[in-house]
Amino acid sequence: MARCHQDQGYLVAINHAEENSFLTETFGSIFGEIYIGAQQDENEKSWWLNEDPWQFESWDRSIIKEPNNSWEKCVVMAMSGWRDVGCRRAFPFICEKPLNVD
Ligand SMILES: [Ca+2]
Ligand SMILES: [Ca+2]
Repeated sequence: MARCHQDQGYLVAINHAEENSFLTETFGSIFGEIYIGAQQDENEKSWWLNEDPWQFESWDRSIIKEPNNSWEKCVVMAMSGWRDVGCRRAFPFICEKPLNVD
């Protein structure tokens, strides 16, 4: 998302369970569904926009087994897990920035 790039950041990549619970507990209850930095192809294969390896995932299995739609190629985080959604839907989003080690 362009807004993240303006600040030398990128849409957040969630790399492990601790990061996932932190973000869910901090932002999920306030904002509901929030864009994270994952994209998918038509086979539901997922990757992180910042090119981190895909080594953790936490899909929403509560009602519909997500990811559930090959046309939905963006991903939001929600309290019950991640969901693939259409990329034109408007949601809040979380930017992540590398630490500056100057
Ligand atoms: Ca999908
Ligand atoms: Ca979905």
